[in-house]
Amino acid sequence: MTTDDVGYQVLTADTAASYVASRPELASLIDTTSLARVEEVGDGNLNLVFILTDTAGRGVVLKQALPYMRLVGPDWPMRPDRARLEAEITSVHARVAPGLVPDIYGYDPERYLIAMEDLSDHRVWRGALNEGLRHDGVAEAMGRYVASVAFGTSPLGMDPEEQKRLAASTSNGELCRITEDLVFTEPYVDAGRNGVLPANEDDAAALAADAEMVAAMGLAKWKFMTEGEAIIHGDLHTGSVMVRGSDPDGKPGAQPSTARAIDSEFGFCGPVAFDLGALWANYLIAATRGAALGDAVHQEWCLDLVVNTWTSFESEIRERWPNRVDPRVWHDDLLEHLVAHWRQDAWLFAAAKMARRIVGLAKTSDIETLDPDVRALAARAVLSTARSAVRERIVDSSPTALVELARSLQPT
Ligand code: SR1
Ligand code: MG
Repeated sequence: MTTDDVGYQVLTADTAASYVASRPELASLIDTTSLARVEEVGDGNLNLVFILTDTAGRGVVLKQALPYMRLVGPDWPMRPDRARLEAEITSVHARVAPGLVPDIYGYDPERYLIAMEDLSDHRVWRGALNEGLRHDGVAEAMGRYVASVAFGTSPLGMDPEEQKRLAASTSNGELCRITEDLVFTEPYVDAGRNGVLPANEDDAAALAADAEMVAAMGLAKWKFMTEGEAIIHGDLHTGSVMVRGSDPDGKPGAQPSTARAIDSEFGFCGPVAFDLGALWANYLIAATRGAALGDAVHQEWCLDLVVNTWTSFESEIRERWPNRVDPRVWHDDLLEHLVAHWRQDAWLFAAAKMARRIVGLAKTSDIETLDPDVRALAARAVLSTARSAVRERIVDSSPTALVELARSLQPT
């Protein structure tokens, strides 16, 4: 793919440095005449990502949107303007949740390109989890992040007119539609993009035939499409979290880790519980991998993340509550209502996210890199957890109940 094909300059590892040197707002960030590394490292589904570091150790990341889905190719066109949304949402999140997202250095609307903080001293959390590594404190940091965004970008914490302007400027129908289709519909109505191991075909068929599950996913989709509460991240799986431990191995005994939420291009004014559910689903998938590998200690550590994120989310919301915009009518009973509503809906969204990662397009390396015999058992366990969760959330929506449910269905 060349610049001519798409109508704007598409960077390569050969042109990234001269691009930085040509941009006054970026040129002072690194010494482009003395570079140690220029590499395209994008491993996500959508974009190009370049890391440039100089010999003094300073770095910058360039993230460029392609006019199509990288995972699929030009057959799935997409508007590259999504990069503007990511730059804007990340900047807003940086204001309300400082230290929990990368710094944005600039946005180039002609090339659909974001320049941002180099996080090469961090790694993608999913990869660390897959290796059985522990980064204590990350789940709590993500709970604080979701709560800070929930409060700080909703009418709870913003002037109502300003909040509506922000909701409008971050409106993102194209990417929302991907989630609406891939997460809520296609696992149940195959559009030709689903796929499972032969050993899981009956499990996928049973999922699609589960009327209660399908009805719950219909409700979840409706909520996703209509509950505009805050400018959420929109794709907060463990591959969207970068982690760094002061012990590089992240082994027990390490100092508290640091964490950043990246890749908020799917963000929009949506339901707060969607981000919580995404985290929970991916923690449970990581726990299932641990169980499939016979690593009960790691399995239990991953299961605990569900409670850790929730506890931190809830306490951050409660801490911010006294600062709500309209305490005249938003009394403490509303706080209790919101907390209960977010907790129960997080179950629903977690179920949706678990099922889509097993049956639909864009699976997770946690499960996909297992040997096929244990992979089938792990996939079945994740689907069983999703199907049970939509039922159990009505009975007991505490996060500990979700952990107990998931533990009871782990592969053995
Ligand atoms: C084809 S895009 C697939 C997925 O990648 C992103 O990470 C989102 O989760 C999206 O659903
Ligand atoms: Mg992503």
